[in-house]
Amino acid sequence: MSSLFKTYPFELEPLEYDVNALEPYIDTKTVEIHHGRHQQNYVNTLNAAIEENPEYKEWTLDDFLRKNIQIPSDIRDVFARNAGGVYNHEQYFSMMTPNAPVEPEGELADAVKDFYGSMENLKAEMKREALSVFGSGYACLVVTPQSWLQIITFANQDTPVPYNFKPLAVIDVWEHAYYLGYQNKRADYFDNWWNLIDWKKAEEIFEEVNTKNKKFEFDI
Ligand code: MN3
Repeated sequence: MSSLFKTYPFELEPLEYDVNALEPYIDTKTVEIHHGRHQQNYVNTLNAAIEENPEYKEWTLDDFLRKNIQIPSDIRDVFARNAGGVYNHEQYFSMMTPNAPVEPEGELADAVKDFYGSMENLKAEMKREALSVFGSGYACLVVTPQSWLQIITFANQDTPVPYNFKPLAVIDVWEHAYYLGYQNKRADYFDNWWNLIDWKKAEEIFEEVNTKNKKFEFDI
C-alpha cells in the first residue's frame, strides 16, 4: 500500500505482517522502532509542516516529491525530507514479506535474465550498490518507464518518484534499519534482507509497466 496519491492528514501505513514476522532476518525490536517511531515521525512531521503551511493541504505525497521546487526555499527541505521519508518507508516495508518466493517468475524473471544474466548477478550488483551508499540512504531495484531494470541508490530521503521509476525492491541502509541486529555489518543485513523480497508484488508492478509499454508500441 502507498500514500502516494493521498493528501493531508497522512497516516502511518500499517505493516502487512506481524511485527515479529521478519524474524530471524530482521528482529522484532528493530521493526517496532523503525516502523512505530521512525516512520511515524516522518508522518507526524509532514503533517505538522502542512498545518503550519495550510496552502499545501491539497497536495498529495506525489506532489510533494515531484513539485518540491515550487515550495519556497526556506520550507522546501522539511517537505522533501518528510514526504520522502513517508514514501520510502512505505516502499521498504511493503516490498518485504515473510512468505517471500525465492525468485521472480514470468516477465520479471525474463527481464532479470536480459539485464543481469542471472539472479546471482542481480544480487551481487545490488549488494555492491547497497554497500556503496555513504552514510544514510537506500538502494533500490526499479523498473523504468521503458520497462528496463535498473539499480539506483539515493541519499537521505530522496526518492525515485521524480524519475518515474517504480521500486521493485528497496533496502533502507540508514543505520537505524539494521544497527540493533547487525551493528555495523551492513553486508550481513543485505544478505538477510534479500530473503524477504516480495517477488510476487515486484512481478505485478513490472508487468503493469511492461503491459503499458507493449500497448504504446502497438498504438504507434
Ligand atoms: Mn528507515
